[in-house]
Amino acid sequence: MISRPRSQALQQRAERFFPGGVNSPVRAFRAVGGEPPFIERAEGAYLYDIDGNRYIDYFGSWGPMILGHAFPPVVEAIERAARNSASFGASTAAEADLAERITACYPAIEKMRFVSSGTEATMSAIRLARAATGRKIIIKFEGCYHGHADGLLVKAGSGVATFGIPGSAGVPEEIAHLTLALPFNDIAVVEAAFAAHPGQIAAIILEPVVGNAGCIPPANGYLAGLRKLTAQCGALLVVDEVMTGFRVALGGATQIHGLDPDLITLGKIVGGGLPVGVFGGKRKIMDLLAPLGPVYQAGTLSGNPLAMAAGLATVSYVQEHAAEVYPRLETTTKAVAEGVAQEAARARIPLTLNRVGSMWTWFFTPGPVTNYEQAAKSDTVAFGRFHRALMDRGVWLPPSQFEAAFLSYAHTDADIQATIAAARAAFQVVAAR
Ligand code: KE4
Repeated sequence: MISRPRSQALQQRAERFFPGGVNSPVRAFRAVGGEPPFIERAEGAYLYDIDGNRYIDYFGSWGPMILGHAFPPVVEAIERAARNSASFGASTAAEADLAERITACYPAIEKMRFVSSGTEATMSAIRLARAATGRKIIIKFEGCYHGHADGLLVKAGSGVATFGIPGSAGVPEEIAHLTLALPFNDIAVVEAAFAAHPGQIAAIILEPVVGNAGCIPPANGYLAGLRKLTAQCGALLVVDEVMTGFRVALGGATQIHGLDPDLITLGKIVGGGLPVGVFGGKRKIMDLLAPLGPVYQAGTLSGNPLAMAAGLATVSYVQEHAAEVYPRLETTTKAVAEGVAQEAARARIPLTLNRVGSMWTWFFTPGPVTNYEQAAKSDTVAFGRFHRALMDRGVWLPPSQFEAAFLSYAHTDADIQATIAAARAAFQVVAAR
């Protein structure tokens, strides 16, 4: 049994300053139980907590650490940039250096703007879409998370085509009513929404591979269907690749599915672990932004030189070594995801594996899981037991059934085998209840 006395003491101290002792809710482990370890350092595939325990990391700071922790070229780039001051609030060459690489991987991004989080990126993209179309209504999908801007913290209303209801306290109904939250992977309900609100829908925003309900891939033809429908109805297609960008492929889901969206948002990997979000797309839409156009958007630390350095080192490496990085990620992720699923079958634990590249989820349900309603049938109590049993065996999954797991370029075959062995024991704990 792993002991964490120093983490327990730090948790109590943190709870004096932060609600729940955390600066982002999911870190509190409320969905899985157990005590969240405090991290002292991380390297490669491993996290080391303040009590000296080592964990194989399968959430990678929620996506950014695709090359593993403390990847030397990234560390050196940040160190070099820091010696020239942490921030100027003025333009630097590094912004265009990173932008050049982004647009090479995402040709639909003809122009872009850097911000400091995925939330800022999606919030800004929605404002831009409303300005570009002169329309107000936004369509999002249940189970998709696009950050915590008011208009995107919206749950489905009573009827499928009825307006959304606030997904959080503090979100006014008036704002929630401008968002329709529809089931993912169902093109007919989107067609019905456009028919019910002709000329009023500004945009659809979606995760092209859902990660925030757990991993849910798009059905065949679904993304192309949304692209066709939005083009026909004069609405914009906003593809939120904050999680999938540079993750599921160098060019994200946009590349895999040959999509040509109007706007794309990026985050996580594009900042290499430092705060970077991106929103970008067609030139005529982006040029509506101040100082050229009437849409205001700004940020003190947008394009921050340290964040640009970390993003550039990360994106440059995956771009220049894509032929090695992505096949390796596919092989090792397939091995661990399917190896653990086989252990569940041996233990007769109902489990559905959804995976796209190096992001995946083991849903504790017989499945299938093609939308949030099906994902929500998962046995979250069993998942919590599994999570705690793995933590006690040095394997750290994202602390929620409704999150995607991520593997890094640093994970070794030995890590995979150790994880499968730990899962074999953890499933015995789950089955024993
Ligand atoms: P941030 O504001 O957290 O940088 O990005 C928001 C966001 C936007 N779009 C997608 C597809 C995202 O997955 C996210 C953030 N993802 C969550 C994890 N599922 C961040 C972790 C957290 O909230 O602590």
